Amino acid sequence: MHNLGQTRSSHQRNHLLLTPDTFVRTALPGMKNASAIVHVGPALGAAFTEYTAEFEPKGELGNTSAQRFIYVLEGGVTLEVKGKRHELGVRGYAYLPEDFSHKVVAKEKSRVAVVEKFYERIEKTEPPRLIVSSEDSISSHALDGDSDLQVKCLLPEEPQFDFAVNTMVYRPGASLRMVEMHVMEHGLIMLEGSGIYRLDDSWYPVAAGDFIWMGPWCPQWFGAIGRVPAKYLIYKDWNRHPLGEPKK
Ligand code: UGY
Ligand code: MN
Repeated sequence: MHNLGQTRSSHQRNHLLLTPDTFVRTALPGMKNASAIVHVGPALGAAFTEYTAEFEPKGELGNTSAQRFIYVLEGGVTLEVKGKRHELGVRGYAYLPEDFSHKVVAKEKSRVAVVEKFYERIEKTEPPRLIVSSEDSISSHALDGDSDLQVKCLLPEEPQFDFAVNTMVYRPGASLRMVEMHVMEHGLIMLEGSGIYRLDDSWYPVAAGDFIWMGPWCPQWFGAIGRVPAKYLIYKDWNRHPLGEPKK
């Protein structure tokens, strides 16, 4: 059916909403039997890239010298590192440090959220190491004391990490306590449920499958609406001085 040029997707100076009807698939270098829906990247002013990789069975991701974070949305993949194989099912995830040789191979038809970012080193701090885990083994905490809004931090809260990836689950009717405005940018994939996202001076209905990018200081607020909890996976840059490291 034609939608006569209508979409919920919206591209604004400091935020982006992408809904599945506007997704365009492309191949990235090194990918085999897989394609990428690139959600955001430096071409838009972001300091990271995020894409959904869609794999046929035995499909593979290409290499990167950047840090990479993967989170399995559907199906399952094998992560091969240093002769070891790790099986990741739905909600399984991994953090791969920069310049880390690895392979991600789909065991079946699968979808994986991928974040890549060049590492911002800080002096006298060791870079992070490989992490392979599952969201199911992480305990959640209430955000700002609101037990209806549960957060899981998938990466350790340690200064060597220059980004964070969290899941946030809102009971229907729960919302962020305040309109946030902060230096960090966000990449967000709606995983479950629906609600209203305020971005800058617009309020958008959003649902599972949507992607949102919020640039620095983008006013942001979310309220969950519907009969099931709303859940999203959210990236933010983290733990770094806004000026960056001094050039010597
Ligand atoms: O971590 C965050 O900044 C998060 N509370 N932001 C958001 O959900 N838009
Ligand atoms: Mn935020």
